[in-house]
Amino acid sequence: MSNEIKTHYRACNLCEAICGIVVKTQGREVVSIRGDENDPLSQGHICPKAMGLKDLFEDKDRLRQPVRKTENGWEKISWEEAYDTVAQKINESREKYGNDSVGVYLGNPNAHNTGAIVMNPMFLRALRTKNKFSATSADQLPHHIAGRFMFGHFFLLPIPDIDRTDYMIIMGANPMASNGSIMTVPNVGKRLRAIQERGGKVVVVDPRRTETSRKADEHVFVRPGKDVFLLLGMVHHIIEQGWADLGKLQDFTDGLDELKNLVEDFTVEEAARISGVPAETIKQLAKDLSQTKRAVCYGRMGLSTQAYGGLCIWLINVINIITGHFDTEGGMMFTAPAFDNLKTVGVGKHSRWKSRVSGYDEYFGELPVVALAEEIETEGPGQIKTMITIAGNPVLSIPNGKRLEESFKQLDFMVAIDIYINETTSHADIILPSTNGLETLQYDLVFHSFAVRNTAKVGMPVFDRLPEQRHDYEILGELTKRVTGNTAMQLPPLEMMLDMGLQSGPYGISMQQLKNEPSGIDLGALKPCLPGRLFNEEKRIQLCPPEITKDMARAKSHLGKNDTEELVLIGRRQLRSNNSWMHNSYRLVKGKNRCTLLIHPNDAEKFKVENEQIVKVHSRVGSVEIQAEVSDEIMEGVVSIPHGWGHNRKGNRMEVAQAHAGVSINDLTDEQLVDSLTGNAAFSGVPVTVVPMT
Ligand SMILES: Nc1nc2c(c(=O)[nH]1)N[C@H]1C(S)=C(S)[C@@H](COP(=O)(O)OP(=O)(O)OC[C@H]3O[C@@H](n4cnc5c(=O)[nH]c(N)nc54)[C@H](O)[C@@H]3O)O[C@H]1N2
Ligand SMILES: Nc1nc2c(c(=O)[nH]1)N[C@H]1C(S)=C(S)[C@@H](COP(=O)(O)OP(=O)(O)OC[C@H]3O[C@@H](n4cnc5c(=O)[nH]c(N)nc54)[C@H](O)[C@@H]3O)O[C@H]1N2
Ligand code: SF4
Ligand SMILES: [Mo]
Repeated sequence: MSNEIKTHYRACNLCEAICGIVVKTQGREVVSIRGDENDPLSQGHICPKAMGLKDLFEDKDRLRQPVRKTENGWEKISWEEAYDTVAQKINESREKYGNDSVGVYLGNPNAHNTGAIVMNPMFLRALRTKNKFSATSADQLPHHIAGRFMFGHFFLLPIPDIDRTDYMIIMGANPMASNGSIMTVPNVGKRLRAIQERGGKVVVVDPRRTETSRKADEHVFVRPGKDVFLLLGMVHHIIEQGWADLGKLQDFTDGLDELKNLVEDFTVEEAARISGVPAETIKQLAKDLSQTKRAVCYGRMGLSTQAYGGLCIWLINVINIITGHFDTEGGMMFTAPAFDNLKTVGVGKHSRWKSRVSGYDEYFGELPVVALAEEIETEGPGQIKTMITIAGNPVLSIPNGKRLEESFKQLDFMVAIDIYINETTSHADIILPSTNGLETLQYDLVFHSFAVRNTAKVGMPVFDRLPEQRHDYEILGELTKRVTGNTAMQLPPLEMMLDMGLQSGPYGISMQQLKNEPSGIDLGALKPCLPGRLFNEEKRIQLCPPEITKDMARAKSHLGKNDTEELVLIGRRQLRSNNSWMHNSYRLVKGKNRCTLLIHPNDAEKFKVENEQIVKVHSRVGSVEIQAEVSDEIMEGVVSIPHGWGHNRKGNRMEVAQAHAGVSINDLTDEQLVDSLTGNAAFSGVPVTVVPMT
């Protein structure tokens, strides 16, 4: 091996910010990882997780070859044997019980993995199962549903034009910790500061005084799960004051009159009573948003994962549209990605089938994760007997993870395509490990589409895969061949497919051009594109699609009612975590215990809890024991636990993570708390009780 130091340019694939990195290597050693100042999007920014890529590459616990569970523990097997066994088990299940007996769960890293994005659809088509699930319904499904019914495509999602706005409301998002979501925004701190430096203002609406709110000009506490009333109150006020102005959208937007009727009963006073946001604040937010020329209201995870997730995300779009902040500079805009994946996937079919046990609607080929455990547990035709997880850790990620974990024991067979033996994959019979991060070819097919600026960038593998390793797209391809029996099938080379997509895209860029400019190419600021970009046949924005507004009756039935919960639970993200799977990096977990229960001093007094004391938190579905952290950064009546922890489960083979185990918030979250409109999990506002341990 050579001692020469080599320099590689690519993007970090861990979160949506896709920061440009410069990786220096010597042989198979990572010497350094730093931010790429020439990356047109991230301009040198990285976060502490970037160095985690080195730890991931080196991690001794990471699997590099298939393993099979035996009575004597895990045993390495060859790829041929692994593929053959898995395909045979899948096909046996299909023959014996039908196609739907095979369940699939796709996790978040798929969205960051070029090969998986290209090959997953092919594999899933081959399985022909209705039991397909993914992290989408524990996350952003309401955004896709709003996109589908308002703009005609489930993937057409508006992005805040943060670099040109002068007023930004951030609701239910903490980009200073998450680095942004459905807003690829590396170095968000600098971009927020720039708003202030040009005389603008940032307001954060959140039940917790977050890292982002500390950068903002104003923070507003809102009761978890009650944003829908705040938003309805704002829309009501905007309309009542005569501030609604569609601007240029007037020519191609339907439904303003209907909107007026729908919000009539949602007065500012009632919105204030339910949401806990003072009426004066609601009026001020509505006024500032309406009367600032370049303004935007952004809402994310904290809004989409609540009982009114669908209405919340719809209302975020509505409020930007009716205040003239849509498809305009500094408002919500659409991207024009170099690889236009909207053209390669359909607009999003839905409601073609329902989940067998609870009757949840299918959206875009998937059923909601809240239904996964019951579909495994409940006997009868269509019961899941064989489970496939692909880059997912649902035991830690979906509501009532314990129930799912128990249900796995009932399966005939389970296979995990994953890099670790963790809380989920330890239940598998076979694990097929893929390459990861620095070992992969990367063109970000998803997050360029969600970025605050149009750019394009390709990353070539920093390290060749070892002979015993396989890429996700190879694994998915080989399984597809065997499941369909079409062993002669040629797998399309990834690079060629990317090149074709890029060349036929709006800029006609080639792979070679991107390789010649490894820091990436700048394609400019977001541009107005409506009505041309709309995907519905009428080419008109639907302000009040019936598929969404049908849920207004539920919101209406809440008017005049009082809530009875004394204490409700929300989550939180931390800069040095990445969902559930980066806790095996010592540099990211070392230091003070981060898996704590945030509780307000008044609640601590009420429930006789001392700072740093271990408390027991109970919900309908279970309980956890956790250290309390008394702090007034959390709203009274609300407690918070970060998600992605809980590595103390039996069978886990991640040494560092186990030594920093924490507990899983999803042993408390409840699969019965769902946004009934979309089927999305409602993580925010789970009723809990807290009891000090003696
Ligand atoms: N209470 C609560 N629950 C939540 C959330 C919350 O805020 N609060 N957030 C939700 C959200 S937004 C999401 S996206 C979900 C995430 O839910 P999941 O996607 O189920 O969970 P992850 O922790 O991302 O797990 C990723 C898995 O992929 C594996 N992996 C990593 N890289 C690769 C790769 O390149 N190839 C393969 N094959 N495997 C890989 C990891 O080992 C791990 O097992 O969790 C949701 N759950
Ligand atoms: N460091 C790190 N970065 C990540 C991830 C990670 O795990 N760690 N995960 C990635 C993933 S998969 C995603 S989807 C994104 C998510 O990125 P974001 O959408 O920014 O998600 P969070 O950081 O969880 O911020 C959600 C905020 O909503 C607040 N909140 C909770 N309930 C409510 C409510 O009812 N109303 C309102 N108004 N606010 C509420 C919480 O207090 C929190 O501040 O982050 C990505 N980036
Ligand atoms: S912000 Fe996200 S993409 Fe950027 S370095 Fe951190 S983890 Fe990687
Ligand atoms: Mo997510």
